[in-house]
Amino acid sequence: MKISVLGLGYIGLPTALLFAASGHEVIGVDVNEEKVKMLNSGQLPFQEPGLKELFEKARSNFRASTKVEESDVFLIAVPTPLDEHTKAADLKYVKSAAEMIWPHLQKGNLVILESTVPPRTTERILVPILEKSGLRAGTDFYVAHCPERAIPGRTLYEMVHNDRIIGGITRKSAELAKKLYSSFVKGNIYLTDATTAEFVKLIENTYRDVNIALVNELAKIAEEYEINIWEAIELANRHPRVNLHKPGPGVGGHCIAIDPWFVIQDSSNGKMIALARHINDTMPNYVLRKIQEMLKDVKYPTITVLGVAYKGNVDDARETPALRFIKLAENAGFKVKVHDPFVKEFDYPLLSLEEAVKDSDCLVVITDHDVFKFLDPESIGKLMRRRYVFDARNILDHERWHKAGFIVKVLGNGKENL
Ligand code: SAJ
Repeated sequence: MKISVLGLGYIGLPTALLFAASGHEVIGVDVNEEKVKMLNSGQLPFQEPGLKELFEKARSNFRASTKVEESDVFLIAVPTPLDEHTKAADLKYVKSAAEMIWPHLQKGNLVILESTVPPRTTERILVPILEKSGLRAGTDFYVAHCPERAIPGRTLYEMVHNDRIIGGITRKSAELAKKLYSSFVKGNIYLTDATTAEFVKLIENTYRDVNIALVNELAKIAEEYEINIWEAIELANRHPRVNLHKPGPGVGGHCIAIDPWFVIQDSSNGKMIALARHINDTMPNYVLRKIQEMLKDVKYPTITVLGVAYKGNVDDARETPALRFIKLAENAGFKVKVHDPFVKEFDYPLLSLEEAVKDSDCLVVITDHDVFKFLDPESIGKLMRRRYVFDARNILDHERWHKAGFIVKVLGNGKENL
């Protein structure tokens, strides 16, 4: 098959390379000329475990271009950001990808939408643009929605091994897409209609968001009762049908903090989903309040944020709760210094660990990077002005930090003695 993949981001590029490595001829299309040049000269625009090796394997079947050309399959994997004012999906990239495709559409072609979209986008937005070609969707050409479900940091493994949901505008559309994905997917592939597939993708992330909001709320309640939420969660999870998530300083990334809005944007329901979003979005405010209480006797405090990635062990800071936390802390009069061993680009200067902790009053663990577990409280304490630490992820060895003279507070632990 000749496959054009539109959008060479975190999902589009690995998908394109997986198809190429399994023998298809793949043209990766992106509007970013720099990226196209980079790829054609053998460089990758971002890192992900295994991507380099896959690129080597796929290169003879892959080339990048800024233009769409006639193909058997067109696969759309462009971003669908949230419009912050309306809390609705901004579909301009999906629309422009469809506009690029229809002049090249031929009888028998298959068009696949991978981007995460609100329910009915495939049928009501994508199909009408493609039909400008004069061809009829479902009879002359085929359309399916195949949402990605891979988690950053394990993208390639999960793209191959996760089960997939494929929704067609007709049964034949879904079946053709299934045949194509079978070239590299080892998980099961389940077929449904396009709108159900859109909905399924969104409710997976909504499920996670609402569950995280639940434990974030429980963390606050546990503090009121002067108990430790982490102990309570561990014990509750001994129940065979309970699996509570982990509290934290908020939810980041380009999926979980966004997709729940897509579920409710055209619905007259959704109070709980919106409330969960609010609870998670305001966790940085709560963490700051706790730090203010802890440092109430410190004049002009300096704090050190450890970790700005949206989650542990990745270099991705999109939608990170760290940003909101830092802004709020600065507005509250704190001097804020920032350290992250993985993130390369951020709105605030990223300092080395030593610079970031020097003369600081308090460390604040925002991201659960594993490397933070191995920090040495003795040597770090010596560089600091005062020894306070707030662990919003419960990853440090608190006993050890306490022994090194630190006053230690943990999000969700209301017990006097840790
Ligand atoms: N988080 C918590 N507590 C938890 C779990 C996560 O506070 O118990 C936070 C993380 O720190 C992070 C955010 O939630 O800030 C999201 O992280 P994540 O690891 O849960 O998920 P993502 O956004 O990296 O990827 C998700 C995945 N979806 C699900 O697990 C249902 C992935 O499978 C999707 O493909 C991806 O969204 C996507 O692209 O939609």
